[in-house]
Amino acid sequence: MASTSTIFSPDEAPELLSTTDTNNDISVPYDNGDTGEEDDVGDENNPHRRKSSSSSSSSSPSMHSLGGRSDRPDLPRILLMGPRRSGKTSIQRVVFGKMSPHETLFRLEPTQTVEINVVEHNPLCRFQVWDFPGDYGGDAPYHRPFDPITYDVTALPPSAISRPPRFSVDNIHDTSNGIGNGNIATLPPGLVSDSDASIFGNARALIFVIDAQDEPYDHVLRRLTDVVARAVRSNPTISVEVFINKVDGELFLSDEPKYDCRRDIMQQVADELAEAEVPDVHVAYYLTSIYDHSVYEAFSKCVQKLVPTLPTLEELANVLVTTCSMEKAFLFDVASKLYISTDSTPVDMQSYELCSDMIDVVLDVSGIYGVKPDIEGRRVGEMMRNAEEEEDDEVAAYDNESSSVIRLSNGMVLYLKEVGTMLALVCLTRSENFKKKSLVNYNIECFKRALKMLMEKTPEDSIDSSSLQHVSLHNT
Ligand SMILES: Nc1nc2c(ncn2[C@@H]2O[C@H](COP(=O)(O)OP(=O)(O)O)[C@@H](O)[C@H]2O)c(=O)[nH]1
Ligand SMILES: [Mg+2]
Repeated sequence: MASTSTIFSPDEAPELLSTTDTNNDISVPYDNGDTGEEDDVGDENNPHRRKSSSSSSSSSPSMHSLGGRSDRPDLPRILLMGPRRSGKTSIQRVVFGKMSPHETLFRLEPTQTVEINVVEHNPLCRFQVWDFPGDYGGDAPYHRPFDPITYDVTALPPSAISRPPRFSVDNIHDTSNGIGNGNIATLPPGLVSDSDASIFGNARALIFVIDAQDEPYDHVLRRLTDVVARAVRSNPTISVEVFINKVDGELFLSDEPKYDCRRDIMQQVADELAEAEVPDVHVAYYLTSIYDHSVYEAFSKCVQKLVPTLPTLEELANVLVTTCSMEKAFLFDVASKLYISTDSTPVDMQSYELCSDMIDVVLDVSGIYGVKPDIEGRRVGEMMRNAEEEEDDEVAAYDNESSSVIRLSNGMVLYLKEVGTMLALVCLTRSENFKKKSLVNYNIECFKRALKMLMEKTPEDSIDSSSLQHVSLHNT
């Protein structure tokens, strides 16, 4: 088959074994043999590395500070809704703002207005998260779709408030359906307000966060049903995700109470949606906690739904995993540690945690030893200490030569390699399948080229595997 690139199986292309792997294997600038890690953070004297560090910086992930409130109509919109103190703001600060989970206990003020957080790390991880105040659509005196008196309209982007609500309190009928204090009014079924249309109409996903430790759930689930109904009526293609958050602490020491909690919530929501005659809607449920990786895993799955090329990415990962006899391969957004895609074998939390933790190790070690000292001899990582600049540190610590191998005591190997701006491929493989590292590197290079082609396509372009014809991936 005519091809410019081929993925070889490490065991089946012995002619490549003698190839010195100078392009892909980066020299290790320090010896960390004691820990069993080889962090290929690059040659400090390598001018290319210096150049790429600064160029990465210039295209640095631009996460606007929370509350930046700048709508970006070009970015898919994810809505974070749910009752007060269910953990919406914590989730987004922990996942995208690098806040430690414990800090959320004392550093977060109640969200007063809609806060927009733009996440634009690379072509595969770009979206905006709208963090709503807990009141939205529920606890307010009138359960109106959008109440400019209750909510600070100046905080909303013009696109969200361009059309005033068509329904006044008069033409919202009070169902007195027992939610809260009994005077909560909802729209007649089937009607969509202009403001609902502007909030939900342009959104790609609705994440409704529930506090699992705040029983009983009846009130919250009725509100969830109502918000979902309005969202789906305004936008039938919106993805609906429910984060059952705070599944940690004494109440959820084992898995069983978590699964019971999820089952009860799913059942009740399904019943209520059926009762409300909501058109067919698929609701995905996730058990999350900001104190472990579950919230990253859940958010990853939501973000994956925004990636139009996901099936092709998965196929590429499948080919790589098969040809290199790997156990698992994740494509990570380095800045958020969300995984954008993986091969089609099931994800187990332990593998995900290992691979995700590896990113931290690489960034930490590379931040200290891998960044070129400035002219005064201080390391860049030591110079910049405020929150925003820490993000720059991260970008400087990760470039196109970033690579690392960690050998685990159980005979497995974790292998991380840069495959795009702030994108890492993290593979889990058996050590016996990692003997021909140069060949694995060659195959990952093919993966990287295919990925680059995919990312260069505009979202409107239809992507199918035939569009990758000239990067023919075949098993020899
Ligand atoms: N135990 C536990 N507490 C959480 C979790 N997520 C958030 N919290 C706490 O819940 C409180 C309210 O969080 P916040 O993000 O302000 O809620 P919001 O009103 O929905 O934005 C804070 O004290 C957080 O520390 C979680 O996963 N587990
Ligand atoms: Mg909040």
